[in-house]
Parts: sequence; structure tokens; C-alpha cells
Amino acid sequence: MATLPVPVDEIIAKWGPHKHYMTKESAKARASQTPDELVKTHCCFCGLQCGIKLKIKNKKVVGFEPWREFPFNEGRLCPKGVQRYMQDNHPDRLLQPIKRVEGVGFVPIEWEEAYSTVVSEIKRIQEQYGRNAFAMLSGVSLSTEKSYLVGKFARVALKTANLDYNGRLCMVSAGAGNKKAFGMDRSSNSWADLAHAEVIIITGANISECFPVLTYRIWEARDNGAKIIVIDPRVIPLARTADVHLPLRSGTDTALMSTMLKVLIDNDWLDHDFIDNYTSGWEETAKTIEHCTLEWGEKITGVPKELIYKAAEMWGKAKTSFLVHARGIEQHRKGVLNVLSCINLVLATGRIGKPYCGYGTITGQGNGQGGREHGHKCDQLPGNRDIENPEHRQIVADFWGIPESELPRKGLSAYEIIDAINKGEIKGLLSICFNPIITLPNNKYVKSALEKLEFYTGIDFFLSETLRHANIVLAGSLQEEEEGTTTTSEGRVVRISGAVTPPGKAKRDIEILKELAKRLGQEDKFTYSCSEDIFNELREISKGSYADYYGITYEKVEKNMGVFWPCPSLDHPGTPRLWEDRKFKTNDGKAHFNPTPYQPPVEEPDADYPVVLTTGRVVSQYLSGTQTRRIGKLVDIYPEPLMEIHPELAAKYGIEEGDLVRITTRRNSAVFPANVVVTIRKDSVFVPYHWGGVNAANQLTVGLEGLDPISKMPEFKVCACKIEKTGEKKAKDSAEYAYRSRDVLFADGDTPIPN
Ligand SMILES: Nc1nc2c(c(=O)[nH]1)N[C@H]1C(S)=C(S)[C@@H](COP(=O)(O)OP(=O)(O)OC[C@H]3O[C@@H](n4cnc5c(=O)[nH]c(N)nc54)[C@H](O)[C@@H]3O)O[C@H]1N2
Ligand SMILES: Nc1nc2c(c(=O)[nH]1)N[C@H]1C(S)=C(S)[C@@H](COP(=O)(O)OP(=O)(O)OC[C@H]3O[C@@H](n4cnc5c(=O)[nH]c(N)nc54)[C@H](O)[C@@H]3O)O[C@H]1N2
Ligand code: SF4
Ligand SMILES: [Mo]
Repeated sequence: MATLPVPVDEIIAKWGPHKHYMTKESAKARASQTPDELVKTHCCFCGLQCGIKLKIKNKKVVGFEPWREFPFNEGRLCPKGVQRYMQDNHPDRLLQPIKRVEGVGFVPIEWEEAYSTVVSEIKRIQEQYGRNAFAMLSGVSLSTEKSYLVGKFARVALKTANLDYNGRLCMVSAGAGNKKAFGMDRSSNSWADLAHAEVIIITGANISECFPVLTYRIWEARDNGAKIIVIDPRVIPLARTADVHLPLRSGTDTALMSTMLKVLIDNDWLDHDFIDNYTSGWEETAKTIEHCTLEWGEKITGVPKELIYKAAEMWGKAKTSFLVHARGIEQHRKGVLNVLSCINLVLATGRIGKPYCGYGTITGQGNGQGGREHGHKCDQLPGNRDIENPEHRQIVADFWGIPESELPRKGLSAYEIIDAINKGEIKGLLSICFNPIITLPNNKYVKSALEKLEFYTGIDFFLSETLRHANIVLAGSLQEEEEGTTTTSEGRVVRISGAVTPPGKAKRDIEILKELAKRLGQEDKFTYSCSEDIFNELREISKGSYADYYGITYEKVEKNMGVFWPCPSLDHPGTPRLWEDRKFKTNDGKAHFNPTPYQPPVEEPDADYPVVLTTGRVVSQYLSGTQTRRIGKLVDIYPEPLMEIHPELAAKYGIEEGDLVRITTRRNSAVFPANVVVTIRKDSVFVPYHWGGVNAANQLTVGLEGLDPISKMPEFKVCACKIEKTGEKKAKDSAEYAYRSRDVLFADGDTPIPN
């Protein structure tokens, strides 16, 4: 279904330029108000989940104060954390449900009409095409309670197998790697250990921009004498002060890690005791890298062999070390192999499960950790249980009061759901906390899927670009409008406070899901009176599982400012450092080495598409930008997507700063202003992906063929492109441009409607 056309100029005439929304002055005026109350909670953005105090005045969030006692961030916040409160009371907030009326636009409706239409459409589609023809997409900006509830709602009320979540774009390669190697999916240590490690490898993680508050732990480590190794095709801010920076070509991480491991073997910088007693698979893995000489590594990765050797020597000779990575190595067709190649390096030197020794992926979204444990993945049940395991199925079915045979089996992953919609196999969709038209790769395919749906509804507090395609949008709640918990990237369960109530007629997400479940005939399975009831159910259900929350209660979390899972009993203190007992959760109780043969990316540069395109983030914008592109001050920092390009590559194409450049891949073309910087490889360009429509980086990225065969994660980090100057220059007022472009969907002319 196409979105309804309203010219952009009309929108601007009605809503004004973006500064109309939240000016610096109004922000200042708000911040200076004396609050009635300060509520301790956590940032709604990245996985670090910094502690913050929200200022409440007249039952509204009007500002923030640092929460200095919270042990991770000790009051520190990044630009997004500082500005997040401006989403509250934002004029774009959805204040009641809206429905699409062809030829008119979206019109406000009452909840009764919204609920009854949604439920009758769900029933119609499932009766006509089968239960699995109605799918659900979810997200892990949601609290753990909401994530758990979504999993139960989809399986028990919707009775569909086709539920998946946005962690499919984010956490799943690391999750699958962790499970293969350790039998459990959590980073091994709290960040406190990082500050005392002798050597730190940071690969594919732009910590300064994406996890800004973690930077101070790295600085602390450096003050303590640590050597820092950064692996990234760009000279990211941390690389500028690193001891070694390995500027590898995107998509070559296993080659780099295997070459480093070979150096460790050749120099016998190995922990034989650990390898012999606590691991399996070493001989086989070591054999597969015999050919990975420094010369081979240099050829594949483009990193000088001396640098690879230097990094391996630093790592090899250290007594304590920490390796962290994020999406730079994970968002690849071989993301799981990349993760395993990092784990091999850690295991070979036995530096895990000891003080100041650790390994971990830095979770992305606010609840990237908690949300990936409790069952809204297509192959997972709560407690990180396996939906195809008969024993696991029985435990969960018994808790939910349904026969095991009625519990749906493994469904399609996020992008496969889009594919199935395009193929006509899925006809209806309910989304919550996901904006796939901006964030899934080759997004033309996402748009065509949305146009094919017979019925689409979603729950959000803003009208996202994806929801502009919906039939009905249900006005939901911000993080601070509902009690709950999240689990930080360290594995620490923390409390989210319901500081305020949703504005207007908007409702809490949990209330919406409960009401839909009731109308689908399952009221007795969703009788929670508060978020804590949901948490208590998931505590019980997770008992004895791979993600054991049983011993964690709201009271304990509040008292201790967080509890690390696993926490199997009420008197258990929680587990900040994993594996001290060397008892891994794999079938043989050992940590597993895995062979990680080098495979090239789906697209290598060639004569037609000679340049490597990689995508990622900037500090002031968050994910699809639905939230951060509405906060004027964050827009001012970085108003529109720019294409980073090295001066030498730019010169080859006659490109100068501010020139508009057309990037073309095998899927599509898009135009971005050039940002000529020396901080990127000479064969690559980088574009951040937080914008929609003509500015979406995901017009260009590799779709279905780039999915990792194990994790189904897309290959966002590498594809082949060609670049050319358009002959035009960047718009003068980029803030105005940013506002306009926010509302232009696709180059083919269709435009959205205002809220
Ligand atoms: N400001 C901001 N912070 C965020 C977010 C946000 O949107 N904005 N999102 C949050 C979320 S959900 C996530 S997942 C995280 C993401 O956090 P990160 O993964 O740190 O962020 P990215 O920018 O996606 O990618 C990281 C780096 O990978 C590098 N890279 C590209 N290709 C390769 C490769 O092949 N190998 C290696 N080794 N590196 C490569 C890029 O140059 C980039 O610097 O950030 C979280 N924090
Ligand atoms: N090219 C490229 N694409 C990428 C990436 C990349 O590096 N490059 N990174 C990928 C990664 S790591 C990620 S995590 C994804 C993110 O992709 P998405 O999850 O699609 O992005 P979000 O902006 O988080 O979209 C979430 C939506 O949920 C809403 N929302 C937030 N909190 C709540 C809540 O509590 N309740 C409700 N009801 N709604 C809520 C927001 O308003 C927003 O509209 O993008 C991926 N896409
Ligand atoms: S570092 Fe992450 S959690 Fe902390 S304030 Fe910034 S966005 Fe929020
Ligand atoms: Mo993410």
C-alpha cells in the first residue's frame, strides 16, 4: 500500500523547520525548572544503560541530573543521554491511535475502533491464510518485561511462528558465536575488569561515538599502562591514541585473527594448561590456519605484516588482556565466524575467567542483552531456551498453560519475514519497536513488502517511516513511561522506572499487548497487574536455564543498583565475572575452539564497482533516527548523512568537500555530500545509516544474499560500489535540508503525511 501523498512544502508550512520542535532555548528553560521529584532510571539508548536521574515537574519529564552513585557511569553521560528527555512532551508524540483513510491521510480514532479493527484483521488473515500468515516484528529498545511479553503474546495469543526482532540486525552473530564457544551468551566480565587489563583489542567497535561512556574505562586502562590495539578500516577516535591501529579492509577479520593466532603458535605464546584442560577443538583449529602466514594475512587484509606481528606480539606476551568487539565484525555474511576467530585468540592464551581478563561483544540497543534472552527471537523461548528442543518446549508450555503441541515452532528471521511477505506467504504484520524501512538492508525490498501487506499495524510513540505504511498505528509508550528492567552490556540487570504516564490517550505498551491478547481470547494467560508480575513469571521460567534470572528481584536490583545474571537463587549475589570455575556450558563442559576459514564478502570490489562501501553510526544519532532526529540539538551536531572519503580517492574522482556524490551499488543509487577525511582507507567509503528515504544508506546495502547462514544477520558492513560526482554542491542550510529530507521517503516520488 502506498503512503498518501502530501507535498513536503505543505508539511514545512504546517510544522515549520525542525528547530520549531525543540529549540535550545526551550530546552534550557525546561532544564532550569526546579523539579518536584528526581527519579533514578537508565538511559533509553545504547546498551551501556548509563544511570540517570530524570527531573519530574507537574508529572512531566523536564530534564535530568547525573546519577553519580550508579557504579558503571558514575554520573557520566553522552550527548544522546543528555538530550533524551526532550522526546517527552515532543509535539510529534502520538497521543491516540490513528488510522489510514485513503485520499485523506491518517485520522485520529478511539482505542475501541483501533483494537477491534486490529483483532478482526488478525482473525480474518489467520482464518483465510493460516496462523503463520500473520507475523510480528519486535525490538530490544523494549524492556525485558515487554520483550518477554511479546514472545508470549506471539506464541500464545497470535499463535504464530513468525516472530523475530531487531537484534537480528545487531546481536545474533555474537550470540551464536558465544553459544558455540561457551554454551552461553553473555560477555564474560563487568567493564571494571577492562580498566586493569595489560592489553586491550578493540575490533569493529567505534567506542567513542557508539559507547561514549565506555571510553573512560579505556582511558583508565591506558593510565594504568595498558596497550591499546584498534582494528577498524577507519581511524576512529580511539585509534588516534592507540598503540597499534590495524586499518583492515572491511570483511577480512577472520584472516587477520587467524594470522595473529599463527604468530602466537609460531612463538609459543600460548597457555597450554588452559588449552589442554579446559578447551576442545584446538588441534583441528590450529591445523586450519597453517597457511595463514604474515604475508598471506597482509595480502587479504591490506594491513602491513609488521603491524599484524606487533599486535600479535603485544597480545601474546601479555599476562592479562581484554578483547571487545561490536558490529564492525558481526554484521557480515560470516559474522559468526568473525566472532569465533576472536574467541580463538582469547582461548589460545587462556585469558578468560580471571581478574582483568575477558572477552565480550558490546551490546547495541538499550536492552540488547536482556531482550535477546527471553524469547522474542524466532528460534528461542525464554531463558535463552531452544524452541526446537522438546524438553525446553515442555517447560515453557507448562508455564504458559498450553499443550506443548500448540507452541509454535521455529519461525522466519526478520529479513526472511520481509521475503515471505514479498512472496505472498505472509499477509499481515504487527510491529513494535522496529523501523525496518530504514534499518534493513536493500530497503527497496522492505518497501515493496509493506506495500503488499493486506494489513499492517504497529505500536510506537512516533509515526516512524515504516509506520507511514500502516493501516492503524497504536500510540504506545516511551521507556520512562513504564516500570521494568533492562540488562546492560555487562550482564547487569537494572531497574527502569516508570517516571511518568503516557501523554494524551497514548497507552503503555504492556497494556496494549494485554488488551489485544484478551480480545484474541487469551485473557487468562495475561493476567499481570504490573510489570513486576511479568518479571516474576520470567524469573520462574528462566530457573535452571542458560539465562538464569531466578534469584533476581526488583527489590534486590534496586538495593544493589543492579544484579549480574546468572543468579540462580535468592541468596546468590549474581555473577559479574563468568567462567572463574572453568565450567563452560557446552555439552562437554569445555570452551570450544572453532575453525574459521577465510571467506570473502558477498561483493568484492571489481572493475564495475571498484570501491568498498561500509556503513555505521555517528555520535549524535541513534539507529533509525526516529528518536534522535527529532531533537534539534542532536540534529545540529550531525544534520545529514555524509560520505567519508579519503583525499586520495576523492582526488581520483575530482571530488571535493561538500560535493554531492552518487554512490551506486548493484541494488540502487543514492546521493550524499562528500566529507573528505584522512581517517579512512583509500579504497573505502563510509556512510552513516540513521536517515530514511533518499538519504537511507540501506538503499545500497546487500539484502537476502548477505545473510549469515547461521545467525541470519545481514552484511551491513561491506558491499561494492561505484562513485561519481553529480556536479552539485551540498545544500547551504543543512539543518533545513535535514528537516526536509526527514520527510521524503523514496526517490520515486511518494511522500508521507504529517502526524
Ligand atoms: N551514537 C550512536 N551510538 C550507538 C548507536 C547509534 O545508532 N548511535 N547504536 C547502538 C547500537 S544498536 C549498536 S549495534 C552499536 C554499534 O556500535 P559499533 O559497532 O561500534 O558501530 P558501527 O558504526 O556500526 O561500526 C563500528 C565500526 O566498524 C568498523 N568496520 C566496518 N567494517 C569493518 C570490518 O569489516 N571489520 C572491522 N573490524 N571493523 C569494521 C566501522 O568503520 C566502524 O567504525 O552502537 C550503539 N550505540
Ligand atoms: N546500513 C546499516 N543498517 C543497520 C545497521 C548498520 O550498522 N548499518 N545497524 C543495525 C542495527 S545494529 C540495529 S540495532 C538496527 C536498529 O533498527 P531499528 O530497531 O529498526 O531502529 P530503531 O530506531 O531502534 O527503531 C525502533 C523504533 O521503535 C520505537 N521505540 C523505541 N523504544 C520503544 C518502546 O519502548 N516502545 C515502543 N512501542 N516503541 C519504541 C522508536 O520510536 C523507533 O521507531 O539497525 C540496523 N541497520
Ligand atoms: S553512552 Fe549510551 S547509555 Fe550512556 S548516555 Fe550515551 S547513549 Fe545513553
Ligand atoms: Mo544494534
